[in-house]
Amino acid sequence: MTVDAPVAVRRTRRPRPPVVAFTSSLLSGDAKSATEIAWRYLAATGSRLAVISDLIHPAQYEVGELWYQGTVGVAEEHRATAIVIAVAGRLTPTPVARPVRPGACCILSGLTRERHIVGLQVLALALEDEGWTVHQLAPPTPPAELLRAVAEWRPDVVGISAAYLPATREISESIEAVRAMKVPVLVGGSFFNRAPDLWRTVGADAHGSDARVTTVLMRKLLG
Ligand code: B12
Repeated sequence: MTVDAPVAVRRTRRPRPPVVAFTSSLLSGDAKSATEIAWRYLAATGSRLAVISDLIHPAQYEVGELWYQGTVGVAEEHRATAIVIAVAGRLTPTPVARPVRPGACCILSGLTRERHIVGLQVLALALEDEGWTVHQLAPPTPPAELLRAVAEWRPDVVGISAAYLPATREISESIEAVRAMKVPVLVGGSFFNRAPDLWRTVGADAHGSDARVTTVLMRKLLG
């Protein structure tokens, strides 16, 4: 089965103030100011998960919408992404008070045609703060390699990310194969956020719309 690229989501409200300032720093290439805003938010919330879900995620979506509308160019978008990757990598860990059980382990992956990596990277940070051991397979990962890793590493959960999904067959076949090994599969990424029922169509156990929702779902799947 194939799915056409969905049309851009119409923005119904303006992002909240820290997101506006953060987005504007990203778009003007001001890494110093973007870092300061992120660190201030980290200090205020005491949570790397909050910075990821409330700041980084909405800012990158805003950048994506502006690019889609032709308001910003590819160079600005690439520069913004590079800054986001650097900022996220410098956030100090904020382990949660009640981590998941010792040894809880997951694999996060993007499949063959996927090139978007930021969502997986920040999600991995959030899950590490929850106590998960995260094996991140940076996209593009061939499905056969994902399946080999699942068979060898025996994770408690597998997460598959898709922002750009020209066809769903590869993802649904991979999900079926992982679930046949009795490992639950969560899906996420901006493509799934744009097509809210797609996770059921591809046979996943659940869809994590952002890092915060995902941490809750992962705990449920761990049982
Ligand atoms: C940066 C970017 C790029 C960069 C990626 C750089 C990199 N190293 O990652 C580059 C330039 C490579 C790129 C390329 C393309 N891109 Co692009 N890109 C983006 C952009 C602006 C931001 C992505 C991002 O960083 N998001 C921020 C993170 C934090 O959000 P996230 O990925 O959704 O992750 C969060 C959640 O979804 C969730 N999550 C993520 N993964 C997972 C996994 C699991 C298991 C779970 C549970 C949860 C979960 O948790 C995360 C944290 O909260 C988006 C806009 C957008 N709306 O996402 C477009 C966007 C995704 N790209 C788009 C397009 C069209 C493309 C290209 C086709 C453009 C082109 N013509 O070449 C190519 C496709 C490349 C490919 N084969 O994958 C479209 C996709 C449209 C669609 N099909 O629906 C978007 C939506 C832009 C738009 N508005 O149209 N892109």
